Amino acid sequence: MTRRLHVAVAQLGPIAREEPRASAVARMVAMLREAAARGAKLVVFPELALTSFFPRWWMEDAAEVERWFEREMPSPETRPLFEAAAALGVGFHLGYAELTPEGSRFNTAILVGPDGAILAKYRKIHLPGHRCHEPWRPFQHLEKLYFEKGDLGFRTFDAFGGKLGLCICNDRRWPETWRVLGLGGAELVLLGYNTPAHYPPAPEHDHLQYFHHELSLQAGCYQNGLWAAAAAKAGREEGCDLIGGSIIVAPTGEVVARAATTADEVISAVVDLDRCAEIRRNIFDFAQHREPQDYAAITARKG
Ligand code: ING
Repeated sequence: MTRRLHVAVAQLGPIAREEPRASAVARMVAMLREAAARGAKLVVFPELALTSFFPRWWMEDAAEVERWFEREMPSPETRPLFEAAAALGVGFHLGYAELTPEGSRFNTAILVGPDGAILAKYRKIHLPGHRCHEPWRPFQHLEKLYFEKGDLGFRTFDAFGGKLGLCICNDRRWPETWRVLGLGGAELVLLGYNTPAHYPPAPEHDHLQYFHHELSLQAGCYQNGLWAAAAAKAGREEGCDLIGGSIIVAPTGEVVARAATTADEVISAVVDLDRCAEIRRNIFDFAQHREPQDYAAITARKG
């Protein structure tokens, strides 16, 4: 019996700075229902999906920064999403800004089962951007200031009939992310992202943002024999154009579904988890072909 999982990606269009969490949640519930109506059993929402992408703004007041974070999950504002999903028997991935009881701040993603229970958590490890105010930029990218590096590692989780992994946005650009998840046996990796079309340090690469996004995902999938489902927060959000391009990628590296807009949009595909073997038993059979004794530099040095 093949392990076929109907996966949907719910891309979000812009979320305004003052848009209440309840509004974003209502948009996500609407897409959850559309995905369930198609037969999807797992829905992937973007990174930091409850609010506008606040690391684009320089904020000095701690209270102002912390209003972008969730102190509990589910919270009164997000409970409707958990309840709607459980009522439909659909699981989901959600990215949000986590403020722990100890006062730590993380860029976090959770995996929620079809019964509404949180099955897994990941905290973003590769934090891009900078930590000081750089007014020369048309917008900031202050994840290194507002978040701590994730402390949960890259783990895999038995769920939805397979082994799932989580990562977030910039993580997808680093081959180490995919290899560690691949070594953990991941068959499907879920992620959200907020990727500006304009990259101030290298504007000559702006036209390549969609290409680099897909290249990173296709390479990660092919080189580790796993599926990926990636959800964008997209569109012109508070004057900053975020790329769309939400996609589902097969272990062969082929894109099997892609968003066509930069708005709220549901894409989906039936993911056959057994197809990972086509790659894992052959070209990337780690046990047969990897030579880790020659890779020491990868963990011995930072740069
Ligand atoms: N966003 C971007 C990303 O890695 C970025 C940051 C944009 C890095 C463009 C390099 C080039 O997709 C987040 N949130 O990581």
